[in-house]
Amino acid sequence: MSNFLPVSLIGVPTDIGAGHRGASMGPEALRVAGLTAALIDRGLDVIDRGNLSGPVNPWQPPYDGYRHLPEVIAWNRAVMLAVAAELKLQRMPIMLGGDHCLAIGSITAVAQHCRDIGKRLVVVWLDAHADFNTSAITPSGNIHGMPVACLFGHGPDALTRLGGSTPVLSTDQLRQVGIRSVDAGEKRLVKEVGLDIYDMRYIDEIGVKRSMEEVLSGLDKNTHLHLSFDVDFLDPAIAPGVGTTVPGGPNYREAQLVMEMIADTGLLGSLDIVELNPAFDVHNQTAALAVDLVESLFGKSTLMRE
Ligand code: HAR
Ligand code: MN
Ligand code: MN
Ligand code: MN
Repeated sequence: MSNFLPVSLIGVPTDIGAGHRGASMGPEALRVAGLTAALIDRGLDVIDRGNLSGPVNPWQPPYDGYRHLPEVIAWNRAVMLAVAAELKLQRMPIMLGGDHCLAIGSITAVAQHCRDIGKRLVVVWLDAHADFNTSAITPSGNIHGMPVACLFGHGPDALTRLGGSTPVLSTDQLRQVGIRSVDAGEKRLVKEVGLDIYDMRYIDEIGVKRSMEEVLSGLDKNTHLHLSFDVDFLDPAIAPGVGTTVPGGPNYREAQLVMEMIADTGLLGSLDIVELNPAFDVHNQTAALAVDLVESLFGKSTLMRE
């Protein structure tokens, strides 16, 4: 058997925070691609909790700088409660997204859990985007472009204080990897806050291995590592099934190495898989790739080191 905690899959079929419909089909696409069997093959104890429910997508334009704010709040409450329940059972929650707004709820619950048991939370955020917009600077009003800002206390009270206290995260607790699309106002805010960003230029210059060594430095046995994996992190050539593709992302081998190095820490405690959008995918290939990468994240080595 593996050293990992038993895992609980939590489907979060929402596209409420996105600018395209379809990420709500992500959880089922991951199941169809064989996620449960792949994890069982890794020796894990897996329970699929099915899907959370929440408001339907009313598909309205933004209001006051936010699109669908009440619905985003409702979904995130459900996510926070579900994640808290799994952590209490000493299980590893894996969110099957769903758009990236769900990370507000998942990470709020994980942070609360870490405070309760005296662990240090570190979040690794794989994404093409910084997701640090606010209602004042967002070009779209789409809240999937805002979860990191919310977790840092910039956003509407209902989201920044979803779990009561704010901010949920500080700069030493977040490392963003693969970033290559940051809006103008967002860029200013990210610099002001001092986010630890390993953007694609940095990765191109020093390579995945050294970048990930830096990303994963300073962790110890008392660290709970949360991975928020936005599938648009990957290069669109291998991962077309997302609503917001950005060229110039990691290729297959680079992405595998990222996952393998995270696996090697042995500290993974919770995971979001988000932004998979089957409406943009080709024969479910992006879902299959996500499952393949999750296998590496749980210790399946492409170099047969197991
Ligand atoms: N930065 C853009 C916006 O805020 C696009 C955000 C897209 N976000 C995601 N998640 N797909 O990373 O509108
Ligand atoms: Mn994202
Ligand atoms: Mn993204
Ligand atoms: Mn650094």
